[in-house]
Amino acid sequence: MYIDATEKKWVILVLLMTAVIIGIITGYAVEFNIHPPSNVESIDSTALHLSDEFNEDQIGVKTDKSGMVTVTMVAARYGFFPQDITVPANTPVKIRIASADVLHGIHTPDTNFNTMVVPGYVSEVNTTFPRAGDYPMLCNEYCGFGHDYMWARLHVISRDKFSNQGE
Ligand SMILES: [Cu+2]
Repeated sequence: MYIDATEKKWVILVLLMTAVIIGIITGYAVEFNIHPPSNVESIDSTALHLSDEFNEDQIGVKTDKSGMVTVTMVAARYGFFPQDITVPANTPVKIRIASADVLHGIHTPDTNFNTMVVPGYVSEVNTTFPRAGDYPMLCNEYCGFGHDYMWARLHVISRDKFSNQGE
């Protein structure tokens, strides 16, 4: 089969570029533990306040007997509720969030916490925050005029401080 020399050059170039791009994606995925969320769970977004899990009295940070930390949040125009979240560093944290209205996103810079919050579904992220500090949680899906002001605070504190809380 005859392939023109110029064509061959371009085929090789494109294959090289593809390999480099896949390499970068794989490198980031491994280095920063970036992967698509896998949880599929539906919920009635118009009735979050009536649900067992996402009503006003139940949202927030909870630690069960095994020490598992679960954060339950609601995203609604234009804020995340509760607006202050405190979690322990270097500890597995499960974050569950649902939208009460339109499409939102939630993202914390310098961590791998980043997910879309699609109305009708519960978004679940399992992660560990390695460094203590104060971080913003930002909406990263345009949701209306107040989108720029839609954010909450994430406080990552040492495990000791966290377990001494409320005692
Ligand atoms: Cu938003």
